[in-house]
Amino acid sequence: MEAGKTLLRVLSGNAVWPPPLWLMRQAGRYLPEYRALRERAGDFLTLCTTPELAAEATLQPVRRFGLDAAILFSDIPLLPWALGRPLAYEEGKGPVFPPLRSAGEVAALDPARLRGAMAPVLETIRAVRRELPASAALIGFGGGPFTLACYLVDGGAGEFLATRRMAREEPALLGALIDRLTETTVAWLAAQAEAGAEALMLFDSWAGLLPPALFRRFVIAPTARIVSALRELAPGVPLIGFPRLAGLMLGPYASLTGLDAVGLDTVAEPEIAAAVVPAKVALQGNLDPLALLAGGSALAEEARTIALALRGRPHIFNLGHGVLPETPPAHVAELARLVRSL
Ligand code: 1CP
Repeated sequence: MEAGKTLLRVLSGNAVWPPPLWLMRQAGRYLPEYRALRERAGDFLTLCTTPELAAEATLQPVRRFGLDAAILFSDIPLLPWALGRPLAYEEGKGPVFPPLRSAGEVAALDPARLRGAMAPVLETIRAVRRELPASAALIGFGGGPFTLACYLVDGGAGEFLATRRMAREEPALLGALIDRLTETTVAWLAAQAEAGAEALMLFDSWAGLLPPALFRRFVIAPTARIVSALRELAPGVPLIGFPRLAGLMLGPYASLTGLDAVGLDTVAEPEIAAAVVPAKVALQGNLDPLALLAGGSALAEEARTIALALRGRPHIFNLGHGVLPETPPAHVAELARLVRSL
C-alpha cells in the first residue's frame, strides 16, 4: 500500500483527519467534459466499453477536484449483460432488460462469456492506473446481487414489484438467480482487483426494499459469500458495501458480512450508524446530494456536521447517494475545499 493513499489508510481501519473525499457518480452529466465525451462515444454502453474513453471519464473528476479516489467508469448492469442478457439504455432513463422470470433464463446466464465481454473494462482499469495521481486510489465495483436481480426481473427502474413478489412467492427461483449473480460477481470483482482496482465496492441500491428476514437471505447472505470468496481471490483488497435504505438492518449487515467499510445513505444519522456498526468497520458518506445541489451555507454546515460526528472513526467523506446531473460543478469544488480545510 502506498502511504500517500488516505482512502486505503482509512479502509485498513485508521481514522484520518480531514477525511478522504470522493463522490458517488462523481463522473457524469453534471460535468461539461463528460457530456462532450458522451457525445463522442454516441451511446453509454460504447462509452463504458471503449477503454480510452472510459478511462478519461474516470479521471475527469479526479483531475478537476483533486479527489482521493477514482471510481471505475462502468455500470452495474454490465455484469448481467456480459453473461448474455440483452441490455439497452433509453435516453434519460436507466438500464432496461427483457424481464427475467424463468429458471431456464437463469440457467442461460453464462459465466463463460464473462472474461471476453468484460475485457475492455479490465483494460480501462489498467489505463486509469497508469495515469492516476499517486495520492488517489482506484475503486472497482459491482452491483449487489439483489439489486442486479431487481433490474433483471422487473426489467428496469421502478418499484421492483415483480422482484419483491418473486422473493416471497418463488424464493427458490430468486435464490437461483442470486446464486448465479453472487458467483459471477466474485469472478468479476476478483478480475478487477487483478487488473489494478485497489478497493472494491458493492452497490446494493435497492437492498432497503426487503423486510428483515428476506434482507438476511437475499442481501446479507450473498454479500457475506462474496466477501469470504474475495478474501481468498483478492487478499488485501478492501471491500465496501452500500446497502441503501437498509435502515435498522445496517448493524446486522455491517457485523455479519465481514466488509471493511459500509456506505451510509442519506437517511442514516451518522451518530446512530456509528453506534450500530462495529468500530473496526469504516463508514463512508453521507451528505445529501440535494445539499450539494443547493450549495451555500447549508452545504458547508451539513458537511462539517457529518465530518465532526465521525471524527475519530475511520471515515471516508462521500454523499448519501449519487451526484445529481443538475449539480453545478462549482459546488463540488466548494465541497472539496471545505473538506480539505476542516
Ligand atoms: O450518460 C448517461 O446518461 C449515463 C448515466 C449513467 C452513469 C454516468 C448511468 C446509467 N450509469 C453511470 C455510471 C455509474 N453507475 C457508475 C460509475 C461512475 C461514477 O460513479 O462516477 C457507478 C458506480 C454506477 C452504479 C449504478 N448504476 C448504481 C448504484 C448506485 C446508485 O446510483 O444507486 C445503479 C442503481 C445503477 C443503474 C443505473 N445506471 C444508469 C442509471 C441512470 C441508473 C439508475 C437507474 C435507476 O434509477 O434505477
